[in-house]
Amino acid sequence: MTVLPVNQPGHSEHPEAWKWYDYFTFNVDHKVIGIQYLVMAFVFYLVGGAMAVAIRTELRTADPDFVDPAVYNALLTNHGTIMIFLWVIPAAIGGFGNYFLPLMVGARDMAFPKLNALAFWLNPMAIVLLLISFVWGGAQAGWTSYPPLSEITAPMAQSFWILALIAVGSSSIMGALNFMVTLYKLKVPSMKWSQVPLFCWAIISASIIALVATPPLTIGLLMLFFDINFGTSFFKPEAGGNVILYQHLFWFYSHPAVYLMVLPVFGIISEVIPIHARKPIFGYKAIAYSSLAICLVGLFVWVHHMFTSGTPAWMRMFFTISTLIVAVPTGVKIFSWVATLWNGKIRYTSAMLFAIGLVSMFVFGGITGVTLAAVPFDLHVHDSYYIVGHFHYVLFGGSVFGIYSGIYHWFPKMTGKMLDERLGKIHFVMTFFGTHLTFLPMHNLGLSGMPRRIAMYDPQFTNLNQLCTMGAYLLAISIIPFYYNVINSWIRGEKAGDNPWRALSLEWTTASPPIIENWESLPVVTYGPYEYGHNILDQIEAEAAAQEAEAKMAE
Ligand code: HEM
Ligand SMILES: [Cu+2]
Repeated sequence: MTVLPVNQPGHSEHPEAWKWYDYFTFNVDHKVIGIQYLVMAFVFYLVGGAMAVAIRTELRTADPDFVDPAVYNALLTNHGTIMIFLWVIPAAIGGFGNYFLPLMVGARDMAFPKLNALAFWLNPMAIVLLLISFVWGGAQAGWTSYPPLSEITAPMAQSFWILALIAVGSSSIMGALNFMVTLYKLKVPSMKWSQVPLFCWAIISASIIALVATPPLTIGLLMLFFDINFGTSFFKPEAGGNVILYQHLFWFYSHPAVYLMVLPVFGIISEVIPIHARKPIFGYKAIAYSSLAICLVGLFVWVHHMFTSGTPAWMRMFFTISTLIVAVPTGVKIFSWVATLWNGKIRYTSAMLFAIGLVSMFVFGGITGVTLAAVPFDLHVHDSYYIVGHFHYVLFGGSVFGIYSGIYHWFPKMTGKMLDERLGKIHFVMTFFGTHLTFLPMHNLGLSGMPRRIAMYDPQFTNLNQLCTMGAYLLAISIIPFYYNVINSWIRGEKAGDNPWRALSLEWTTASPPIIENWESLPVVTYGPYEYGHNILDQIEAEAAAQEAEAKMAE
């Protein structure tokens, strides 16, 4: 038996390997929980996606002729809610964070395994609550649920929607604490702080955001719940309440939440780019500190969502400046990724294509973000389709591309099987064009005056809307090769070996999939995760080839 360093939890009783049904139980293994999050998220991606297709089908014509307007509002509200809280956040943080943060820092599990399982199981609870809300037609006041609208439309549905959000919020807080303690206490002692992979720093930055920003949202939602159900008047101006207070509480969470959705995928591509370009990452410290900077500055920009809410001039000035500043650390990252690619021996794997796709999309969405920081411009386009275009470039082109990149990169580790690269490339091309086709025309629509969140519009906007709808159908079809590839490769894919990409970070030093407590004896770190110098590359190549040969022999 190996002697564990003091800061590792001791061996616990467990079977040799997990069975399929273990994945449906209250299992405390971080890898099981990671897969639970990922599978749940990918199922709800389909649900949210189906809603998007219905929305775009309604908008293919100017008249409200496909669904009832109340149904349209419920679809719109729940599309946003599901995509944020049951797809991007659980996949990027819950899924990849849980599976890989412990593996990347040489830990046997998360610091609080039971808390981790509890955090996951709050999500199915939220799903049940959301389903119940559909007994009353579903919440219809938009994912932002501003009062007074949210207090007078479908109050029962809105109440269950609030409870669902409080459940996922609590899950997020528990997860955040766990990540921070895990990195701090369970990192193998031989790993220096400067050798912690950038993905882990990204998860920590996201955790800080979740810890600081989620409680105010929860409070705002509870106040809304009380207003609806118990006759309080926090947000009722006619009884001395203040509607704007809700907007502050909501955006104090929801602006940082956009970084919650994008920092983890920045972390993913900070792994993918150096590994598939065979080059040391450019500016390790710059990327790590810029994550922290985004997380801190990002906490002070929320009023840019409220420039039209009667905001005083000094506030507009302050929040314009802070919003402009937040683009700087983002630019630092973009520069570092491009510099890493520069002169690299780039392998155009599907993981790499999605990572490069992310950088290009994000630059576009970031720039439209900067335009929105300017009050005189924002006053014109606020609540128009320009906003919808902006945030889909960063959320689809950013978060979704990053999750895809992470799947193509880490699937061999999680399942022991390779994905089909040809299908991956077909998936990439369709997704890339589908994203532009769906979301680019939205900017023109917004600039020429089409408001967001409507089922009916002025007929002059028909042509551009039809382009968007075609793009949405293309995106819907694009997921077919992806889901087929994942399921098919999982069952009968080519064996992956421990280190198919010849990468240096610790998750690649164990078996694929990893054994239950991750390693027989804990790894000792002798080089950093990005030291792609020649000596190390030769050594890694030799080790991986030997392991693969051994695996072949064993068969
Ligand atoms: C350079 C970085 C960014 C800047 C300067 C920026 C700026 C802005 C501004 C000023 C608005 C408010 C516009 C309005 O409603 O009138 C906005 C909306 C939005 N942004 Fe960004 N943004 C940036 C990056 C991001 C990222 C990374 C995400 C998500 C991953 C994101 C997601 C959103 C969303 C979801 C909304 C609309 C929310 C809603 O009203 O429903 N943004 N952005
Ligand atoms: Cu914002």
